[in-house]
Amino acid sequence: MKAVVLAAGEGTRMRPLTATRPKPMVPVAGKPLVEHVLDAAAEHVDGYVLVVGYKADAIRDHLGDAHRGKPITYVDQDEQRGTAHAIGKADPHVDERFLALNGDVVIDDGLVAKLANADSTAIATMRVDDPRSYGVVGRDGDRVVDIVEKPDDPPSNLANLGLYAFDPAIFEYIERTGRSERGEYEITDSIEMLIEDGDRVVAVEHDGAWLDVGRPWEVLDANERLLEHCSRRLDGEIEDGATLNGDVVVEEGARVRSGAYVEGPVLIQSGADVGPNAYVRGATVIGPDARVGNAVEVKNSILLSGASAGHLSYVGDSIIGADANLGAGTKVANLRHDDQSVQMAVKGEQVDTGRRKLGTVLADGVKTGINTSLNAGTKLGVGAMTRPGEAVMSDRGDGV
Ligand code: TTP
Repeated sequence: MKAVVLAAGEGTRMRPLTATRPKPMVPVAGKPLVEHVLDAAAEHVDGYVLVVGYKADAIRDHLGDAHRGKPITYVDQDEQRGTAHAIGKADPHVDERFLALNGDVVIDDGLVAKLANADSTAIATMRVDDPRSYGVVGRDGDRVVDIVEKPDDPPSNLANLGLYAFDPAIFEYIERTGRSERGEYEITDSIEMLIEDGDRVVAVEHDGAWLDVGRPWEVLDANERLLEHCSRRLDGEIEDGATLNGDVVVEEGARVRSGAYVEGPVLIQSGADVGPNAYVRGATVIGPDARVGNAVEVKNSILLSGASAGHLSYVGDSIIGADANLGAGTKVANLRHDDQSVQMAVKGEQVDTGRRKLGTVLADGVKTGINTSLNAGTKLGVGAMTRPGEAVMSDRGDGV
């Protein structure tokens, strides 16, 4: 059985992180999202078909020809015309039952096992309190009878998680699928046609981890969730006088200097350099070659590769892009004093993130001047810089 993994998306809601990488390559808990998906499927498949498009080379270069010894075939979807169109691209490479998985979700092995072991076309679902913002699966007995998008009056509380097991017969239905109201070829329309023809489609119910990672703060959610599984491992250089509490991973080639105080779950990746006298709290990833210097506090954040907070900074609930540099004294606000949840702009619209604490998202290469203040929920895009002492109250730079 193969896993067809959809990874062609641009991730426009994830900007500015996706200005320089496709969404499946956004690092979470130390490796790209898509790699976690491949990991979750690894025990159940004998190969992968990756559907790639936007910045496809980044995915190819990172994953190469195999994952955990299982071969990877790449197929191009030049234009994102919908999930049915994407899955249809795998047709020449699949001749038996297969899994179709999104490359930008957090799932666990148990869910993949349930899909792989189902005896007919299967849809992964999860019970949710309010299904109105999901595709909702209606059932008669154990058979799925329809899938309704964002219904006012949901037929059940089973949300469609967008992960499937198909027989190759689905490709004929994909061929016959027309464009939906939003102009895309949707796999749910292909499945509806299959059901109308009397084919058996079942819903497998999931009760473990599942997160759809579409917007920047969901990267932090995913990071928190995945770091729960890390266990203490100290392979790097730890100077005398450093304190490492709980599930802290210091990879080989990383260095934690004297006076650093680290409370897990924290992952310090190879080449990273922490301290002296830094305070790092979970759930945090200090990425490869990243720097957290003297009197810097980092909490619940991700510093991507080569990012640097060298002196006297506070970074909370934030994502600092690759090679971004925080000038001395840069501080991030991550909490509103009116106790409202933090808002962030997504494609130009202010969205309530539902998070009480959320800091900033900086694109790769951003530079802040000394003593910059970054307000909660602000983003700085590619090429953005700030002047010394600036208070950044709204987004700026390209691709935010
Ligand atoms: P989305 O999250 O809907 O799309 P996206 O990743 O481009 O993000 P955004 O809406 O922010 O621009 O897609 C769900 C998954 O399916 C994701 O893994 C990308 C993948 N996909 C394709 O590979 N090809 C497609 O044509 C579509 C629509 C999605």
